[in-house]
Parts: sequence; structure tokens; C-alpha cells
Amino acid sequence: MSISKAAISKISQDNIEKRLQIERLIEATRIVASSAGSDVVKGLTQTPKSLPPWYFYDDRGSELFEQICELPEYYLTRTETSILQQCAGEIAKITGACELVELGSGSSTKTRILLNAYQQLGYPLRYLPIDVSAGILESSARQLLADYPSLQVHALAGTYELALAQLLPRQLSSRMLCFIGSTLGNLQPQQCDVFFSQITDALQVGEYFLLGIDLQKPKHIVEPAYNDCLGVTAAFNLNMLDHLNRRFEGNFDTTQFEHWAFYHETEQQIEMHLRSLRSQTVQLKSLNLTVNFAADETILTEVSRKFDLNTIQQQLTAWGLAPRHVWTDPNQWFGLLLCQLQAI
Ligand code: AVI
Repeated sequence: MSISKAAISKISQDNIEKRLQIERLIEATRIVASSAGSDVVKGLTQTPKSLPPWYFYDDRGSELFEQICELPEYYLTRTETSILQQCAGEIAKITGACELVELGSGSSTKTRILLNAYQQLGYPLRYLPIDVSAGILESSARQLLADYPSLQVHALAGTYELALAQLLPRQLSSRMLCFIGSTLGNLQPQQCDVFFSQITDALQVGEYFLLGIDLQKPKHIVEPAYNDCLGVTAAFNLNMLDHLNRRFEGNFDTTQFEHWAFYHETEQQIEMHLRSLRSQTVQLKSLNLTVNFAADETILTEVSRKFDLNTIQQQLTAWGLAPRHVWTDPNQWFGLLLCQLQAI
């Protein structure tokens, strides 16, 4: 008896549905929380103005970020990928079988390197991606499920804070939280402390935290990564205003703002701003908010801190996240740290 192509495709589709669970903690137009938009009101009513970087990542922003990762100037992704390719097997051997929780999973491209390593050792594959963009979360989860027939995925669409507080009980005996791509650099030092306490709450003693960080390096290498020739980073920055317009019934005119990014050498961080090209008034109706901008006034949309390996290791150790292994590339541009939670 022959089975038709349509029947085969239906069987594999059913098989994917059985292995996929998606929970939406935020929706495209609202957050499922009473504090929706309070971070925007706070940021736009203070001087100087700022906006939280997670508003970059609607579906369009996530697509633009994927394009940034491919840019020749943006050395971060390819450097971290090359490190991961070298050490994924070692990571899997050290941790043993464990479920992978990834914060800010995006397209999950680098995660495949880890999944391959766990698969090669014959370990069961369970993956819990967390991302604010439900669109990219679902499409990349489906692609992974099609490519890894034994993989189970439980995806959480939400901010790190919401998602970490709602992680399901473990189905494998251990867990590794992955925070790669140097997204830690987008948190201010006080936010880092809150974040590390959420990480240690989500792990049990003996479990692992895999952290990827961009290391300090000369300005002439860092600055172009945030000022690419094609203007993709500028589009990514400006897209935040489109996202706010949609989410909060706003009327930002993106042609009246420009991208501005520079490397602050004493702070060792990139600062990314949107600069108002003229004096103007913007409304965000659903937040009941009217914001006045002077000509040249800026909104800080992101900092991207660059780290010193010794300092970050001391900080992690103080949180009980003992670095077990540290890998870098030959230029020492990027660091990957495998930490294990200690009882303190
Ligand atoms: C996600 N994060 C690590 C990126 C960075 O490099 O700080 C976000 C980004 N902003 C502009 N380009 C990339």
C-alpha cells in the first residue's frame, strides 16, 4: 500500500504539533500585565529621555536584528558562532543531559550548534526558547522541530522577567540557561543585578548558566558594528518608534528622527540614540501621553556594554554562578562562560 505525499506531510505536521507548546505572556499589541506601557511613560517623561530596548523586538525588529547579525561590521555573531562550534561538544559533556532554556532566542541559529552536540551524545533534546517576538519564536520553533525529530519545544513569548517566573517544572533532570549574543550588555548594571537574581532563582544548585559576552576592544572595531554602511542598524533603531505607534496608538513620524550611535570609551559601552530632527510633539493615545521634543533632543534606546573577562567572572562568582570554563576567540573579542550554580 502506498501512502500519498499529502498523507506523509499531514503525519509530520501532526508530529510537530505534538512536540510544540507555545505560551504567549505578551501579545503583539499589549502586554498581559497591568503595568503595560508604564516603562514607556517613565522613559519619555524623564530628562534625558530613554526607552527600554526590548521594544526593538516586534516581528519586524527581530527580522532586522537577524540582518544585523549577518553584517560584515557586526563581528559579534560570527565570533561567538566560531567559539560555539569549537566548544559545544565540551559543553555537552560537562553538563550531561539537560534541558536548554534560551533567553532572547530569536532565530535560534546558534542554538543548533548546541542541539547538535547534545544529539551526538545521544541525550534527549528539550528546548525552552524565550523571546518577546511571538512571530520569530513560533517560526524558528517549527523549523527546529522539523529538523530535529526527537526535539520537544516549550516556547514562551514574553519578557525575561515574565518568562523566567513561569518556567514549567523540569522534565529532564537538569537545566542549562543560555544567555548568548552579549544581550547582557544591553542591561544597565542595576538591571544586571536583578537579572542575576532571576537567573539564580530559576536554577537549582549544580545547574548551568551559559553566558556569551562581547569583550572590550578598540573603538575603531566596535563603533562600525553599530553604524553599518547599509543602514540596517539605523532601520532597527527607528523601527522602535513604529512598534510604539502600533502598540500604544502613537503618531511618531520616523522621518523626523535619526539614528545616532557612538562608543563611550570611558564607560566601555555603545550608546544608541534616536535624535529628533526638529521640535515636535508626539502622542501615544492609549497611554494618554503627550511628549514634546526640542530640535536635536535625543532618546537613549540602548546601551551595549563591553566586558572585561576578569571583572565579569568575579561578579558571577559573587552571585554563586561559578565559572567552570571560559572560551574566547584568537583575537579575544568575545567570551563564552559556562557557569555552575553553587550553594552560597
Ligand atoms: C542584542 N544585542 C546584544 C545587540 C547588541 O549588539 O547590543 C543589539 C543591537 N543593537 C544594535 N545592533 C545590535
